[in-house]
Amino acid sequence: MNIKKIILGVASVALFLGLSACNPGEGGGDGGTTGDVITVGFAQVGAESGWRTANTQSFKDYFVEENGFKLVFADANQDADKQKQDVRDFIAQGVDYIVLAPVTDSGWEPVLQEAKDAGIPLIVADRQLMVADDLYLTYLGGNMRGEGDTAVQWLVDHIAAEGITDPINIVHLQGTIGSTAQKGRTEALDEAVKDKADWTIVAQQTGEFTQAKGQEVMESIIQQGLAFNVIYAENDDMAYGAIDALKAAGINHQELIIISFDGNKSAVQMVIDGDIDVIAECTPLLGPQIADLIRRAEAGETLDKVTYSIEGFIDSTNAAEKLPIAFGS
Ligand code: GZL
Repeated sequence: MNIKKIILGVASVALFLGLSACNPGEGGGDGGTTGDVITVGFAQVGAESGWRTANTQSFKDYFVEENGFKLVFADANQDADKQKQDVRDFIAQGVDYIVLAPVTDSGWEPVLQEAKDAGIPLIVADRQLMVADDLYLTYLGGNMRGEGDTAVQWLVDHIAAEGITDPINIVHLQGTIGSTAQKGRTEALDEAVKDKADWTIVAQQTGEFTQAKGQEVMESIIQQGLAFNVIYAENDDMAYGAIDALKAAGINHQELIIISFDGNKSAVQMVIDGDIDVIAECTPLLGPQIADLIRRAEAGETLDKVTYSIEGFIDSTNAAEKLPIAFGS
């Protein structure tokens, strides 16, 4: 037998034994993280959007026994209080890891401390929590302020490229108020408007990241008779709803500038069709990367506190090439 294989064999055995020593039941459960499957409690936001559906599927597809995991799933139905109870239930169940995609970013310290006290590592996914570093293992997801800055810069460049001189009157459809996705994307627009005399936010209201609420809010804005030429929708689903409302009111949405976030396949097609002008990308496909972070933690690796997804924008210049790899439907 090749000596390298023997050394490798011995090394891997030592590593295996070492792991069991340096990870004595790191999880809060039966410590069955060495040799057994790793039980992961995933506290999900809800099922409010195409992004969320794809995000949930990414976890359910990957966190399976053949990959060494068991997934315990909880849907908070966009209820922040229920979600805190979901995490407490995971602690009581003694899962090995908790993954949390927080509905909103406030009031989490006590629950995170309870997970820490129970010895259960907690990973924040999708929406960041601005809490003390020792209360969570790591964060993986989008840079929401960065996504907003990308969308705003695209608008600045588009206005210049098109030689637009009209005042910029913006309808701002916000996501779930208090979520870091909404806060970052809103902050970028609010900051941009501050130093542009000809930019005005004529309406700013939450559509709760859903198509139905986005349509409802857009209908009420249309009924108010406000003048607008830009729609800044903080996700694709609200953009779809707004376009539905505009069509129903006989307004040609293709004469407006429509900005969206996420990058669902149907939204990318709408960029190709000229219905949406730009999408600031935000990938929901986080399952495999979260699993990799857990495996690295199990191997005793010290993880970076924050990992941001790689994100750009999708407009008429690249939508055709992005369509085949776009997530969801
Ligand atoms: C972003 C995510 C947001 C999406 C919405 O990471 O939290 O929530 O932009 C989803 O589509 O509902």
